[in-house]
Amino acid sequence: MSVVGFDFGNENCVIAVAKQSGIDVLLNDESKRETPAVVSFGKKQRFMGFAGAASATTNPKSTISQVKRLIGQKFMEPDVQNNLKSFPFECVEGPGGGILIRLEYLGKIQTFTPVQILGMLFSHLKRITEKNLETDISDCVIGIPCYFTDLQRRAYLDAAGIAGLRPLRLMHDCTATALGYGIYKTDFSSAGPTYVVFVDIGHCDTQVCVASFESGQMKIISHAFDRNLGGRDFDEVLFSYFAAQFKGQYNIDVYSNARASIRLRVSCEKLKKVLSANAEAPLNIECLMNEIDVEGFIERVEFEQLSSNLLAKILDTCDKALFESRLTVKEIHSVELVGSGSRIPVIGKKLTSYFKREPSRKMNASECVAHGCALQCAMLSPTFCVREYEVQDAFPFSIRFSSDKVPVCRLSNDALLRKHQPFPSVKILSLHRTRTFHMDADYADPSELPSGVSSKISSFTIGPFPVSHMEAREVKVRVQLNMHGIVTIVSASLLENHMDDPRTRSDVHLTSAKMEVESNHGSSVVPNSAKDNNSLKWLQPSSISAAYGMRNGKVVKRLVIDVSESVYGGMTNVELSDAKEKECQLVQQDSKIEDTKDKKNALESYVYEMRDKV
Ligand code: ATP
Ligand code: K
Ligand code: MG
Repeated sequence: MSVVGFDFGNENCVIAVAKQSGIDVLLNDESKRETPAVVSFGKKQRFMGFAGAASATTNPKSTISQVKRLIGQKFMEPDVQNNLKSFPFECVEGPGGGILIRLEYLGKIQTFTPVQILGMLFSHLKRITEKNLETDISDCVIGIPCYFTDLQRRAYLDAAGIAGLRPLRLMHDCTATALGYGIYKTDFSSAGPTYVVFVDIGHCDTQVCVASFESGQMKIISHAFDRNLGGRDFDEVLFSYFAAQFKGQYNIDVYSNARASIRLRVSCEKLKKVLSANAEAPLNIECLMNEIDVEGFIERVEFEQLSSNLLAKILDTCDKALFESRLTVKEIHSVELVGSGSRIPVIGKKLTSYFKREPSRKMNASECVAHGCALQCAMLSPTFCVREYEVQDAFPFSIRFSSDKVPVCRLSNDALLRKHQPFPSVKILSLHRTRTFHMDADYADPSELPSGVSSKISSFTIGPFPVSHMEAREVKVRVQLNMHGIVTIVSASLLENHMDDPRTRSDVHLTSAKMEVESNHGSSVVPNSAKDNNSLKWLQPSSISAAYGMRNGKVVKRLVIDVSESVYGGMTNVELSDAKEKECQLVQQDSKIEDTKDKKNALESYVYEMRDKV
């Protein structure tokens, strides 16, 4: 069984696999280590990765990039609306306020959800991996931004499902990077934890986390992020600069022409990279618009001045993460700078003055996330033996649970799971109820969320259960923040002291009592429940709906109660299976065209061969 880590970026994707010899980054068909996250709908088939990116200027309306920006979001969210302004393809509002991408393909107008597009790219990455390894794969770990909401995480799982992948974990990008940093290191001081700051600047976002390392374990203490601050924004600085210049110099308005805008953006990104290595750089584009060739030029110093507010925002993000870690700059052992967006030299300079030390660039800036994900996948896979290493992540948002509109926990903001809650974790709530009841999960503090994001997560119906004389019954509800950072109620049960000794009864199948094992990092909310949990010895309720255990020397009966969940804005099972079927059809269409091409080529070479012979 193969063990794979994917870094799915706004611009580039990286695939890493764990082998007995270590972690390898795979090459795609173009022998590159990075694959563009682009799908282009051609006349008769789809093109992905490099082939897709090559169509961006010739087929802009049907070439979809930066789909990660749209995943698990609502059409009317301000961030989405802002992003749509710069996207050349068309998006419309879908059912339930979702997003639909609208384009012409195979002679008719078709719509796709961002999850479907993401699914296409995941299957592309899967095919590259399978081709390389010459075997089928499904288990993987996928990197995600730590600021992803519950809905975005679920959307990733759905997209992975469409592609036939089984993520063992969705892992925060910075956590993956930190894992790769810590697991091989053996020289941590024994005097106390070593604190390291990771700064990841990608194409669209910036993520900062503070991690603490001790031998054999890594903990994320805090993180901060800016969802709208990455290499793309630096491109935009250059874009506006040249757009204004060309307006004056050549009297052309690139904003009014989609193709010219795309071409100028592409040139600006190249120019930005040139400026990373040179003090000045030229920009020349032939026939940009109205058959006019344009020429421009900028010095690095000027670019740095124009970018000053972006640079300040990077430092703000570091400041937030540091503040929340309650550490001072002095206590930080090192600052690791990763993500290709960080290759702009002035970013390093600004971080140096903020952290009073030069950031280290020892990690592979573009591969560290995929590398860490492959490591995590190996750790989770039964087929691999990896050294014991504890990874403890932190969750970025506080989450509240309420039952029939009343919050069930009274932390300062009514949250059940506070911000920076270590996870995966389980909390057990003890409620007294007379009949079927409802619970809602939502984000407790809207100020932690990006603006316009709904605070609703999901709602649950728990019950029915038997009652006598309308007496309130004790119901234990088990809330889990799972490996992916998705919150859910995994089970509910009813407790009842039992006078009969069930071992004398024949209708109950009783085997040796098993202790439930769980990773319960956080303290339990209900004062006694943690203790109860340890003193109770449950049978696994897999095949029977009632189980017996011992509590305080008494026999207690545990009755499993139904829990049904509905997620705000998630995909239904029917929608998911429709999407899978649709993807199969699209794959068949692509391979039909590829086969025809292959046959044509074979026929052509046969004709040439025969002609030579004749
Ligand atoms: P995200 O993390 O936002 O999902 P990503 O992981 O795809 O995106 P990266 O591959 O880390 O992003 O970084 C891509 C960004 O790095 C692009 O904006 C690109 O222009 C920029 N970049 C790449 N090389 C350089 C360079 N030499 N100098 C400056 N910027 C660069
Ligand atoms: K990447
Ligand atoms: Mg990235």
